[in-house]
Amino acid sequence: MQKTLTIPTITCNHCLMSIKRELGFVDGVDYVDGNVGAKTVLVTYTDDAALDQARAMLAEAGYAPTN
Ligand SMILES: [Cu+2]
Repeated sequence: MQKTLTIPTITCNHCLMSIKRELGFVDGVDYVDGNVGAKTVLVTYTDDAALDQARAMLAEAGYAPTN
C-alpha cells in the first residue's frame, strides 16, 4: 500500500533525512520517498497499523502529517 503524506514542517533535505531515519524504525514501513518542494512524503507500507505508527512517529519528531 502507498500513501502520500503532507507534512508542512518539511523545509529542506535534512528534514527528509530525519523523516526517513525515523520511519526506518517502524515495522511494516518498506519505503519512504520525499519531496521537499511539495512538502510530501510517499510511504510504502504493509498494513494500516504501520501507517498509524508512522504518523505517530512523525508527530513525535515534529513532522506531523496533515492527512
Ligand atoms: Cu530541514
